[in-house]
Amino acid sequence: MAKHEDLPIPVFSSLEPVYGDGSQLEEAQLRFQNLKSKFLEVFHHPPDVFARSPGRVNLIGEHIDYEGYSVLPMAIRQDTIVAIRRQDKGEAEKVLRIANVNDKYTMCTYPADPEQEVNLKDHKWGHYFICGYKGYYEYAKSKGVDVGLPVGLDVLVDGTVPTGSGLSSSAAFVCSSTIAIMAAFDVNFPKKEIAQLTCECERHIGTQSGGMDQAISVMAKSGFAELIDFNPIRATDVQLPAGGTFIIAHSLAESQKAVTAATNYNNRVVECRLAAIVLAIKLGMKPQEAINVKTLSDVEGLCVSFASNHGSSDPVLAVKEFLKEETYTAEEVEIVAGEKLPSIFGNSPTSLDVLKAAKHFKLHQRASHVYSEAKRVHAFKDTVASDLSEEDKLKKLGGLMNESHYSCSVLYECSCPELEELVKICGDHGALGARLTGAGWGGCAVALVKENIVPQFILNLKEGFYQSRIEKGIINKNDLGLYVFASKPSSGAAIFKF
Ligand code: NG1
Ligand code: MG
Repeated sequence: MAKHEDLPIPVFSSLEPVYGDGSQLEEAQLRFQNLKSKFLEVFHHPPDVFARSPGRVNLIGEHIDYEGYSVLPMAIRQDTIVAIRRQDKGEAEKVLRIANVNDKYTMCTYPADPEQEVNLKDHKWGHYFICGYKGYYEYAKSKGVDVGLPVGLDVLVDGTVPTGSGLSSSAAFVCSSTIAIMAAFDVNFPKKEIAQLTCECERHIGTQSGGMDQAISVMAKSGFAELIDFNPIRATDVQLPAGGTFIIAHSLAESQKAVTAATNYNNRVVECRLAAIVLAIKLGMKPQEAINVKTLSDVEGLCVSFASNHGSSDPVLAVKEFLKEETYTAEEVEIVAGEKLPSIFGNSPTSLDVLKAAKHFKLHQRASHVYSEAKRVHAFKDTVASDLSEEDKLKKLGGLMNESHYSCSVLYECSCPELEELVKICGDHGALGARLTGAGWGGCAVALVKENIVPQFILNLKEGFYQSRIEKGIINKNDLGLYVFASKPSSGAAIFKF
């Protein structure tokens, strides 16, 4: 039997296989009807085809995908649907017209040119579609697909994944865009290749992301979380223990990752690379070779030599021994590496932006987080598969989530006051574990809660966290369900042809 990740994106002629047959189906029917009628209204033609891809919540394994380590997310029901139509050859302009059902997002127009650069200095919501557009052409060319001359595309987007919330609205948008474009051109590829190509093409937006979000959005299966491995991308089903529910709660601090990349997300990617280089040299690699090391996972193998003197090949111990806790200046790293930093990162403009913005680098803390978090992901997966009672499993998983949060907060410094408050309230009200999820610096927390206390738990969060925000007018009482909800593992990307 073909492996799940080797299969192409499923094509459906009805909504049930994705949206089931309950209230979610009714909601989806409305969304598709609305998409069709709005499409006609805006573009005066019906769409050819639809694609959808979900957001995700990461259960454990934060900020380690770009370091080559496995992560453990699950897809959520909130998704992005893209309706698309190829303009007729005779139509005058060859443009990409990207509209949204939400009036907040005004129509973006781009040339139908796959070589165009994404303008990072002028961030627009439609840029995410262009990521997928460029990605499709880059990939199709590499596969020898005859892409022909570029044609214009009409596109209408409907997204329900809250933006800037750490639930990966960006990947839901990039993946659904890429898959819609493929479907409009009548091609389909294996899921693992689409996961890889969407991961690479989302980087056109200027963040040096790992591949977690796209991988889970493309490869998710209803009812399962997935252990995602990289190089190559693979997904292994993880059946979560019964009796536990994951609650997603928004801190109401929005994280604008594409805008703050140089000081937040990309900064951490650069710090990890510097930590990897310094550690590799301390573990015996020649500096000329070490400056080509890309990730902390590349260095782990060197710890085996360290084991002969120290009795352990644990990279966390190697970090303790070889990376100082005080911050490093650029000059200090340059002395160890024997090379100027701008020359090490010369081919990456977004890394050069980081170097310009950073005063110093925290190598010990970032590497400690990455290596310990990588271990927690495996401990999580092993706990799920163990023969512990369901009750003990849940307790242990919650403990790992708490440790993960502490590490994100203290060592990786990707939390924020609102997330700290929310995670604490979750713990105080009986969560077995709670942590920030996604990139952090705002966005959501995820809490593991016993099923039988879910309604009371949500009520407590409303009182303890949201009520004061409602009173201050930050959110509307009626919208509360958008900010705090229980989530079950949902299915991955799909194409709809009716
Ligand atoms: P979010 O929270 O969706 O922006 C980001 C990265 C992931 C991963 C997490 C941190 C993108 C598209 N996604 O997710 O690859 O590194 O942060 O674990 O940049
Ligand atoms: Mg994102």
